[in-house]
Amino acid sequence: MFNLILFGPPGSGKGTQSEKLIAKYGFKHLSTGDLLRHEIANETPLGMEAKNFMDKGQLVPDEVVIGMISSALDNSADAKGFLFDGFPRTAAQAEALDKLLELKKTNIALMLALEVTEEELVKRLLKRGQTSGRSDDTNEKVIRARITEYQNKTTAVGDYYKTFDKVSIVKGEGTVDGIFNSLSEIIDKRM
Ligand code: B4P
Repeated sequence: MFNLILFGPPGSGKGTQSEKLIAKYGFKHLSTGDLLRHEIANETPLGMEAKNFMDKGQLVPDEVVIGMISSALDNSADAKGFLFDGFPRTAAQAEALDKLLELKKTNIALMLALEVTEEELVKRLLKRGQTSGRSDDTNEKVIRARITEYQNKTTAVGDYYKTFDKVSIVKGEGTVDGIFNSLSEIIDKRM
């Protein structure tokens, strides 16, 4: 099993690049953002709880997200590898993920970290907000709150995997295909 994390601030292109990577390598895609939006669309109690946080640009509580990932892993026992997109986002989520993978006698092989400047992130998310219908993309204050959450709670996750020498940093600005080629080269070397 080859498991990787696609890491980066909101709007850095994790969702965009994940689609291309799963098409090329056949990973099972696990996006906590997508899973949460699915719960919201179905108006489940979990979705209603998550929406309160997401609309303010805050992270959803760890136990909610970890429970969701745990079920998703159990439902895909035959996957040849997982691509984690937008997860883990806190140190507690990273530790929980390591434990869940250990139970499956596997681990994280690689973290690909996309780097994008704050102004570019804001520009991209406001642009997506014009068409996506995502309530967290339409208000600049909420977008900046998401970036602050990232700086305060999520950058530590990158530091955690750096201690195991698992992180490769990739410039997330440029064409989508150019960035995809850089990501693919790193994966091919590590696989
Ligand atoms: P997510 O759904 O994970 O998404 P994201 O951070 O908004 O963006 P992503 O990086 O995937 O951007 P994308 O490719 O779409 O999170 C949403 C919310 O869910 C969080 O704020 C949080 O509340 C909650 N949540 C999710 N996971 C959680 C967790 N583990 N713990 C707690 N809470 C959690 O790209 C953005 C835009 O840029 C797109 O419009 C795209 O077209 C454009 N773009 C991409 N690449 C480009 C390029 N190279 N050049 C120009 N534009 C580009």
